[in-house]
Amino acid sequence: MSLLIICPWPNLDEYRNNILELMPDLEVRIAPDTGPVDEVEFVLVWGHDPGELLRFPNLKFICSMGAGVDHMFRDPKLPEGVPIVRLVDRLLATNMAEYVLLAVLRYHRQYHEYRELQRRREWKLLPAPSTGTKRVGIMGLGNIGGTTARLLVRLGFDVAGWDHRPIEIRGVELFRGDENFIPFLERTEIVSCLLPLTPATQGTLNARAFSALPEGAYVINSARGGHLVEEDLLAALDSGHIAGATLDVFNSEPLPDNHPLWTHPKVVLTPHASSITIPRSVIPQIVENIKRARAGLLLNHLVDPVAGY
Ligand code: OXD
Repeated sequence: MSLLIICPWPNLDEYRNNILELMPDLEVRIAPDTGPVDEVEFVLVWGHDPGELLRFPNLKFICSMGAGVDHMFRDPKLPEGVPIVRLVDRLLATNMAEYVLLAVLRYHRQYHEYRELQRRREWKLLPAPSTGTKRVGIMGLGNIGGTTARLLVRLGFDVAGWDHRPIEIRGVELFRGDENFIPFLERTEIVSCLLPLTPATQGTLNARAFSALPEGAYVINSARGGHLVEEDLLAALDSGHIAGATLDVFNSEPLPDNHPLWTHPKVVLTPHASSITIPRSVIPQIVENIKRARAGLLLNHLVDPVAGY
């Protein structure tokens, strides 16, 4: 019986070697080398083709190679009844928290304004930033959003979170549910989106959300491009209502050459690089789930197909 990796990334041998270190008897294959399809018990996937997983009749689980699982639900023909699991990893969370922190600090410490003053050789002090009164808002308080919120609280920021669940994090003011989205935005000077992408969260960062943010607010999106209505952001930046944006994810990736975000003076962008899966860190939980599946135990980090995360 085998584990199959279906993924376009370049470092798949590293995954295979790390798995074999912990489970030397497992057959690990990398697509398109599937081996006999009825021998495939476990698949690790990122961006597989719709319907592709139906080829394997004996799957025990499908595991996302990242924290997000929206890429799987783009497939309308997922094998019925096969559990889906995702990665919940300390490094995926802390790397993302660092990315958001970097953006928050750039805005909080007026980095972009001082760069501009340097360019003009102008010696000028801007008003002193005050961490305790800087209102940061985190959309989504799951593993990644929660880690990010805690880091910002430790540094003394005034942090709020928006989530549907009753999540309690010390020092974080929770705004719960759709009815509290606008009040959450109204109090937020720097907003960071770390939601899972589902039909319910698609397009959440739109013109209505931007106009609820205070004048001069900043937007950070490192969740999924589908959360952001890019034209609405461009309009809000051009009107001056939103002062700047840091974007790591886009509706179309790679971002097309002629996309206006590439050259927008108020945008800092990175190529979906905010938090990259590190094989050595995530393989132990995959191996643990293989053991659990074989022993008939409940899998860790199961995805709820109805909620979509
Ligand atoms: C993820 C990602 O989902 O890298 O982990 O986008």
